[in-house]
Amino acid sequence: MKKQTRRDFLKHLGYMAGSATALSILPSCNTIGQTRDRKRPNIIFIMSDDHASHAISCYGSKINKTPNFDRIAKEGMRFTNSFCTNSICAPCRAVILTGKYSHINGVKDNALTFDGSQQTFPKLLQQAGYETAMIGKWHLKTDPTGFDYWNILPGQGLYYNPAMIEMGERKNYTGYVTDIITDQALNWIKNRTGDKPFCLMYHHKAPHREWEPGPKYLTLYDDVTMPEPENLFDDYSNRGRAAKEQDMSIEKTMTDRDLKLVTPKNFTPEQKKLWDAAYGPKNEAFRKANLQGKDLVRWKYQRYIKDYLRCIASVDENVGRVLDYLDESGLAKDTVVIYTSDQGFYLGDHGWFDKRFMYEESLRMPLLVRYPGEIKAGSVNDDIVLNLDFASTFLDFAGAPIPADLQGVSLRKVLQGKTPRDWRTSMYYHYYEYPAVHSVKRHYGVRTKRYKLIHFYHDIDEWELYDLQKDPKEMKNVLNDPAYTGIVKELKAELEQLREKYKDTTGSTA
Ligand SMILES: [Ca+2]
Repeated sequence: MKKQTRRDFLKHLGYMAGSATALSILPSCNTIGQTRDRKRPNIIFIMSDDHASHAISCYGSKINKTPNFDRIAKEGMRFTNSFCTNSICAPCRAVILTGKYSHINGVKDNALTFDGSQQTFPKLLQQAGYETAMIGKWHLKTDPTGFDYWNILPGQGLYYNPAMIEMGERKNYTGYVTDIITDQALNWIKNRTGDKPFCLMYHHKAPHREWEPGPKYLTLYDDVTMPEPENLFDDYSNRGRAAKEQDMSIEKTMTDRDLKLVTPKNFTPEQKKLWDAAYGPKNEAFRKANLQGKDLVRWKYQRYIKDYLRCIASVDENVGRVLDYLDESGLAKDTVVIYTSDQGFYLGDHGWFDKRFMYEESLRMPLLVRYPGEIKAGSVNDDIVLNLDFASTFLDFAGAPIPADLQGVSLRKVLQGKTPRDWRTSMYYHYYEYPAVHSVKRHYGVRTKRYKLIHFYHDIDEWELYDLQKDPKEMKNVLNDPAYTGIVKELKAELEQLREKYKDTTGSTA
């Protein structure tokens, strides 16, 4: 491994005075209007795992710089109201593959198995003449279907020296998972034969728990103190039992392994040496300090967020490798590049890590899309868009028929800057995994641009209303505030309408 100095890395991020950032030296790719006679585009669908948009600099991150994700935004469109319909790993992936809500595609929670015999967008793309591949994290228990090539991590996979399953055959790799998945993705693109357009799902494990950084970034951020979220010490007053009774707090839930107080076991001697050199002295200082109470929570937050961001630094770097290759090979102009994450994540917000709740930080998904001929460079869109829409969008770009049973809507017009007048003004959400790890109670809800109504219907029967304009951090349930009586009535009607529209009869308290 080539050692990179901290100075080199900061320079790469554009931290040093006088250094050109990756962003400022890129040519403008805005060639709107030249869309006629274009061939059907390739699609590279990049997805990471648990990457919250508030850890991406083009989304205003206060804690890290992500020059390569930003590059997709600068050359394409950034969505500010992109949401998932069920904020947990396997269910999100099943929604994306099928374009259908969890109660229809069958994967309501992480314990359930995806039925690979059902209709998915990769199968439909294959029928439309696309070559399809799935490389990286899959997490759906059954083997992938609808792909000409697949090479996936088993289950969650490992950060270091992972096994991968290539077309049914298990192989062991040495190295760091984010680099390995990228190597496989680039190899696949480079070694394709034939002239079919392709769709590559290039899906990272990072930055999923337990946030093990790659060798190159083990000491990144060692000399900085990350700003804390203003509600790190949330006491959950003004809200119901669901927020109080979760088990996903930095204070109480994090393990020694999460906090790197024990060393993972699957390193090579060289990897272990680097790891111990990075964490050994810091852990010794921590033990000596004997921190208690809020000081201990603060330390845990710093350890957690730095490791999380170190994992993201590797993803950003590797996405940059893919973008560079697309430029060098001339593929960039004919390729739709999407960056997203399976859902958002709490970065100490409300004192939490993990996801699941319909609250903003885990409901939101980053969504950046670049396609030079059709998407205006540097555009920003605030329409309500969902992971449910991806399947229809990909089929639309491929010129393939969009089956009537898909529940999402193609984003192609939105990406062209021509949002249809009847575009959705609200979205429907439903989370199921309870009782289970992290103890987040089952709930469904509706979100408009300004309000969010949530019904925790299982174990308890509680409703919550948030005015996101006045209370963007969702610190006060205003359900019983008389000023909102009319809003509650409207949103309850909207919620019922959406449940009917999407044929969701699950979660009824009746
Ligand atoms: Ca996830």
